[in-house]
Amino acid sequence: MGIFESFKNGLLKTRGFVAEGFTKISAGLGRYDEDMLDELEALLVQADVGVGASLQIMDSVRHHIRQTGDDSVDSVLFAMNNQMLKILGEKTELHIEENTLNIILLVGVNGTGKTTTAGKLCLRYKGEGKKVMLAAADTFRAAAIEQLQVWGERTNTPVIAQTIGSDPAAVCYDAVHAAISRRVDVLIIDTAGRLHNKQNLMDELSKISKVVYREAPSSSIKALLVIDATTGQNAVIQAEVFSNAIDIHGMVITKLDGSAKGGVAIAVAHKAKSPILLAGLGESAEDLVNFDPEIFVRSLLPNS
Ligand SMILES: Nc1nc2c(ncn2[C@@H]2O[C@H](COP(=O)(O)OP(=O)(O)OP(=O)(O)O)[C@@H](O)[C@H]2O)c(=O)[nH]1
Ligand SMILES: [Mg+2]
Repeated sequence: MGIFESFKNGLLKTRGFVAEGFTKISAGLGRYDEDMLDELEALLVQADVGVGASLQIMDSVRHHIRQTGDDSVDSVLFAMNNQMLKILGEKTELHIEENTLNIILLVGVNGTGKTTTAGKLCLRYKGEGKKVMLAAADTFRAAAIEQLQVWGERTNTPVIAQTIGSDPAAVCYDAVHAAISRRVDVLIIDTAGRLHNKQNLMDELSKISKVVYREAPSSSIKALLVIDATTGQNAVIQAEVFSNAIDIHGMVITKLDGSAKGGVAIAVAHKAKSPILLAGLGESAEDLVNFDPEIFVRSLLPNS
């Protein structure tokens, strides 16, 4: 399946909502008046594009209509498409450097898909012939360690783990040194999404991050924030909170297939400083794709 088909299938629910809503608003007249533009703005907000981003998109549509005098459906679509792309920014990929240790640290609140993404990334890099290692730094729940070990067995990848309740930073210390001595290309670290409270979680993440940077100063270290599209505007808040605790290289937006809230990618891009690098479009291993703003927008809007 091509990337466009993957996105289009993955985004069926959001596309159903946005594209059908758009077509319904546009039906009949073939041109846009102020009421219809207001309806369109409400539609974007309902699709979780976020109030700020929706306003910005509709401002640019109004501006485009004023400038060109063209209030046709195609003109509105053209301006929406352009502004959405502007908000999402250039396509940015998760780059793996050659001949050095790459460390990917997956962070995010519980249930967003960190462990699943760790498994999917592991499979991706194994498929590219890289030497991969997993680290179970979510020591809060026994099931979390087992879940990563299942991915390790499935992909024939070593998993560095300690017992439940052990210090996650110590797991990272072990993992980094094991990865250096075994000349691993990609070390993927899974972390906890829930601790006793939010401050604990943020403190732990910054400790983990410090240990990783201290122990592997010459490696390429990238923390990825995993956010769940189905949580809507909460994902936007998470992007803010985590960015305050550690240096976030980029974001993974998961479960785009799971709801009509896929528009949240635009809301997140509007607020966050780091780009969306990857998208989760389903539960199986091949459902992790590079996030492509153009294809994303094309999958969201009706064809002009
Ligand atoms: N539909 C869909 N489900 C996903 C996707 N990514 C993850 N999931 C599912 O989401 C659930 C939670 O995923 P996990 O990977 O366990 O999430 P986590 O962030 O590790 O959760 P904690 O360890 O509890 O913090 C699982 O049932 C996954 O199969 C996705 O892109 N699409
Ligand atoms: Mg997990």
